[in-house]
Amino acid sequence: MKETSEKLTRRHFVKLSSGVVAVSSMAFGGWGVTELLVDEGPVDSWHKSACRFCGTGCGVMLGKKAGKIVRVRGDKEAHNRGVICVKGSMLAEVSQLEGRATTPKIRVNGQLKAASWDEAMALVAEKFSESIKTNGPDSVAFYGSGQLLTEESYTANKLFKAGIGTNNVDGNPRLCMASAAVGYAQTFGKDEPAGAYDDLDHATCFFIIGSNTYESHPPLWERIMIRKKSNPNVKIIVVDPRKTETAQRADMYLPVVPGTDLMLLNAMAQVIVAKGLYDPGFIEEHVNFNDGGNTVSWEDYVAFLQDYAPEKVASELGLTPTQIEEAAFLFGASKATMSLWTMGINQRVQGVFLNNCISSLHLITAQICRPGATPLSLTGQSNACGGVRDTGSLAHILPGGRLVKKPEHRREMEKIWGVPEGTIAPKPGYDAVNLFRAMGEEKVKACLVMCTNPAQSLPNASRYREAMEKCFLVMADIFEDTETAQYADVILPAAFYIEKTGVYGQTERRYQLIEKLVDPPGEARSDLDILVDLAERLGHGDFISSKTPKDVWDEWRKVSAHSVYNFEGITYERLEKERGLQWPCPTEDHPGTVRRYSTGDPFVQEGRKVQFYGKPDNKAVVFLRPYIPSKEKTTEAYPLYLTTGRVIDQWHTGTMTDKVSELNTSSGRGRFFINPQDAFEANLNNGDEIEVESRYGKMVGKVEISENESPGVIFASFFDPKFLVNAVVSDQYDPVSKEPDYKVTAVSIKRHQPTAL
Ligand SMILES: Nc1nc2c(c(=O)[nH]1)N[C@H]1C(S)=C(S)[C@@H](COP(=O)(O)OP(=O)(O)OC[C@H]3O[C@@H](n4cnc5c(=O)[nH]c(N)nc54)[C@H](O)[C@@H]3O)O[C@H]1N2
Ligand SMILES: Nc1nc2c(c(=O)[nH]1)N[C@H]1C(S)=C(S)[C@@H](COP(=O)(O)OP(=O)(O)OC[C@H]3O[C@@H](n4cnc5c(=O)[nH]c(N)nc54)[C@H](O)[C@@H]3O)O[C@H]1N2
Ligand code: SF4
Ligand SMILES: [Mo]
Repeated sequence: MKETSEKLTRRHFVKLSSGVVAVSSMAFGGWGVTELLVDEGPVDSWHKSACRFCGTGCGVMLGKKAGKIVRVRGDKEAHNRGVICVKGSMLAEVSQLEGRATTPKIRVNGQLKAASWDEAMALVAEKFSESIKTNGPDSVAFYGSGQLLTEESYTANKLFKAGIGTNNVDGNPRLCMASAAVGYAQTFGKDEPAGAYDDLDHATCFFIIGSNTYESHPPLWERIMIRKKSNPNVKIIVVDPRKTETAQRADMYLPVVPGTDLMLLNAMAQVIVAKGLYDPGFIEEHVNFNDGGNTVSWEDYVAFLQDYAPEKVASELGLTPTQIEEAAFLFGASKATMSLWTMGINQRVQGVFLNNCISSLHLITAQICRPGATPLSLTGQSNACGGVRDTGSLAHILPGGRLVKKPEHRREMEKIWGVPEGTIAPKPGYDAVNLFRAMGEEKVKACLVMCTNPAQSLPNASRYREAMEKCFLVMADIFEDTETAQYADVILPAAFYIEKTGVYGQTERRYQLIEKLVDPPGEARSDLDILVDLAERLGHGDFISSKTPKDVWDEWRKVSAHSVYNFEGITYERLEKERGLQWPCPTEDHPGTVRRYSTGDPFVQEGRKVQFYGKPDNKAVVFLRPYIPSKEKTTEAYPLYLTTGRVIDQWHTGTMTDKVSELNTSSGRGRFFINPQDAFEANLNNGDEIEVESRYGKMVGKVEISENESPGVIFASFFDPKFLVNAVVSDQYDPVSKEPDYKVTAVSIKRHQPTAL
């Protein structure tokens, strides 16, 4: 192994292969290839960490030399068993990128000018205090991120909700996980999944819907491939309007029309019921039925499903009745079915209903709470679960699965935080989209934006860019050349993740420790230090009494013990040694919990195999959820669907990945992917420019013709700031989760005629 690795360095390898090839070779070369990719000579020391990017939460080993991170390899002892993807393999380069923000800046007469921390923070505190005094606490806000450390989100949430007294705490997880969080909470009584990655090794049927696992969670895809290799009878079903890298490798590919797949889920349930593939004993013991208002009977559910019989809905779905029947049979009859989904489901106007319906399929078939049988929503960002969902750092929730609107939950948190009754406002704050709308209406006058780039990532971009101009916007970022920087009144230079300490929590309730390995550049500070400084300047210094990462974590551990999210036993000391721990984990000698709601979970009563203890009667809920067509259905004026998403080599708005030459070379620039038939009809060739128009705006971009797009659907990614696809993306959102629908926008296209000068 050593000899080969010296011949082929990681940089060479990634250069030789495109991002996709690098990962697919890893996928079939097994873990050796990742090892081969890394051995480039000695380092001073190796350190255990986790990748900062996605919710796969890969364990990595970081090699340090002369005060810098110079190497990275997958941690073989971690849950990802040494496998990492092409983005993770570039963490050393990312940690050394040029152009970091190194000093605070204040906008003076339209220009950003360098300032001291004291000047910048004094200005921020003055503007926030002034607004709170004149217009009340709801005139200020925090807009955070699933990439902040848990200690940071927890502190911001506590400061704003129980210090300042506003529930205006939201962030990019609203754009990402809100539908999953609400879906789980409605169905099981509490957020966060029952299952774990371990289930990937046991499933015999994978139902992958609205997830491009191959590109978005590559090591999990590799694990599915390994499972299939070990048992060729394992079946993979993929539901996606685009023939993605994931869909190309499926046993059964269902190319649904964008925005229609709630009908598919109901149709599968109808077949499962009609063919007797359900489990009456499990249903009797563990399931209630509900029509969205009241408990109803099994008979009501069966009657409701009749409208979704395959022959009634297949043509609108773009499928055949036989395909639906086959999918239902594979799902129901398999020994263990695991569903995986991400943004093709969550980012939808019916995102919550879709989440409900996926869980329902598992509940009626008893495909849950057994190894390999589980509905597992894959998380997007490294710390959306641990940092934001668990700590309750969204506008409608409080820590540990509590809800702002429930008086008893507010009282509990007020008691735990030691603040007078009534401190936490009874009204949920603004969710992401409405927060930016409120800026436009000058209801929110000052906002701290931390670790996210809304000017590029929000839908209907021009509307919210205009809104940001009306607000006193403070931005904490590691770079000062982001799109959001154009709208910032103050820029605070932030430390990158390995320049600070804290905990990440990924998809499967696993917490992992990130330790500070290098100093931040210039005067950059950790986001926690920035929040503590703000708290002190706003007069909440005594209340925000935990000021170091470890102190905050210890406080948060103790808070968690007052809920079924209990992880009091997960200390920094344990995390330093172990490869992450999964909660619930109530005591320091508890091993953590792989599968929730079943034997082994400390909250399940002795002798019970399954207990959905999130609900008072210990039963989960199957909801009767009707299909409501999106307002973005195509029309004569807007005859095509635009859908947006990810490519393997880039991370979101590209601030970290687009500066790495290997990654931007393999991704290319932002462009529209279009099916050959649509290209032919519009008389387009590769590289031609088109104007894409929706009800929200228009933009010009190049096209690439691709067999993988379905006729009638064009696709684009959003990493390229010069190709602002969000200028045309709809800002319709799910009425309950308030998560915007980035996946379905009706558009028209025409060849772009550049205007002569
Ligand atoms: N390489 C890379 N990986 C990432 C990220 C990244 O930026 N880059 N970001 C991370 C984050 S934060 C997230 S949220 C995840 C997202 O991970 P994914 O959800 O896997 O990624 P997307 O590409 O946004 O969307 C997934 C798929 O949904 C499909 N889709 C669109 N409309 C519909 C529909 O109506 N029905 C169905 N069934 N499918 C539809 C799209 O065609 C697309 O293939 O990825 C994480 N991992
Ligand atoms: N069209 C379209 N738009 C989408 C989506 C889609 O599918 N389609 N998906 C949505 C989803 S799921 C998501 S999650 C969002 C993501 O949207 P964003 O959160 O806006 O995108 P990122 O590029 O991840 O932004 C992270 C920012 O934090 C900075 N940063 C990195 N590390 C640190 C740190 O430690 N501290 C601080 N203070 N800053 C740091 C980075 O430089 C970057 O500017 O995009 C959403 N937008
Ligand atoms: S899969 Fe996600 S967590 Fe793992 S290395 Fe890639 S980006 Fe990092
Ligand atoms: Mo996301």
